[in-house]
Amino acid sequence: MRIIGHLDMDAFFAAIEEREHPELRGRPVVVGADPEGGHGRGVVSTANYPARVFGIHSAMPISRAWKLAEAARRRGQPATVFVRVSHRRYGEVSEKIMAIVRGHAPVVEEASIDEAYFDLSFAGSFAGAADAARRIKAEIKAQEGLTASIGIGPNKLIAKIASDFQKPDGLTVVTEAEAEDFLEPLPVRKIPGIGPKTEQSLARLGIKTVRDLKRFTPEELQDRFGKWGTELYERIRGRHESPLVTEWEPKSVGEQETFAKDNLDLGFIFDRLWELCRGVWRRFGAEGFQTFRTVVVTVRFADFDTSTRSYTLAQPAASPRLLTFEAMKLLMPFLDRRENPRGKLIRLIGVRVEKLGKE
Ligand code: TTP
Ligand code: MG
Repeated sequence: MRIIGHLDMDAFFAAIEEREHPELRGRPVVVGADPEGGHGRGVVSTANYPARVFGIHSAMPISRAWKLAEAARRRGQPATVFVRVSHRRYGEVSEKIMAIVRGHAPVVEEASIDEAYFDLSFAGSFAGAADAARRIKAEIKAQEGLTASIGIGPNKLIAKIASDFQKPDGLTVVTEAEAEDFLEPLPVRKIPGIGPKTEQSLARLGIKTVRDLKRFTPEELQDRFGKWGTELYERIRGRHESPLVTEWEPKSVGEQETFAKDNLDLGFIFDRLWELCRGVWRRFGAEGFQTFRTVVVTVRFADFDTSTRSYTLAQPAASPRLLTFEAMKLLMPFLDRRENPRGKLIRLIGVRVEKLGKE
């Protein structure tokens, strides 16, 4: 019998900040870009649960989060604390969480910074798997002072949906026999692969829940969605065979920055590029890499027009100077007529290295 677990940390970045800054505890917390009194230009990385009550969520413009927080404060709700993102620290905590999971399950897929799938088939039963999940949660709580939600199911699909079912600090077990009934009442959006666009187009047909969607035959779904329709037909019946992917290696290391003000000031932009390269170099080293071959630069103009240019070296390189030099060469044309004939202002730049090596 196959039994898969999926762990997802609760309000991960915000929970780490609360843990490390006791004065934040119990208050609404938003982790993300500098709100600059409502004029900040980045986005929310995450919000803790009290801040989510105000409608604040990941990927929302930080300026909008600020407005929602202000509106709540004026209604007499507690003031929201805005905290900058510390990727490096979250990465370190993530590694400790993954190590705890590895201590309880032989096969683990690190799916994101705060998510992992793990094979619990060895437990022999769903009850045994639930015990293992309780031990993982308890150890994370004891060692890291953080809460996680875990879902257990007959495959990755069910496990993932189950981990989201009772957040925060949840444990949801769905056996193979229960899987179809578990899915039926859920909104279609809960099925991984159904995004906001598909959700909308289905809503126009009066399809809201998985149960509604099951009215379609495989042929009808295929006509509507192509090959994905066939896969979808299986998924909404709880069937999903994907194996755990354990050989995960980051394919790239990159950073980007949205400027406080759109500009075309060469001195400033080179200065920021230099800082980004330093940050990339630090993380690249921290993740155990020694060499890169490809440098990628991204430029987003004030009108959101975005371009990416890359250069691949003949040989693997191991020098931060070379990284900065190649990144500058890639960026240069965007600062003059070659790639920017109308002199548009720049909103964001990013630097990334790829084709990474460990020797
Ligand atoms: P999630 O697991 O999606 O969110 P979460 O852990 O904050 O909250 P939940 O309790 O609902 O699981 O993402 C994990 C972390 O990844 C999150 O803490 C911050 C980061 N993140 C971003 O930076 N941008 C994003 O758009 C999302 C979705 C997450
Ligand atoms: Mg999470």
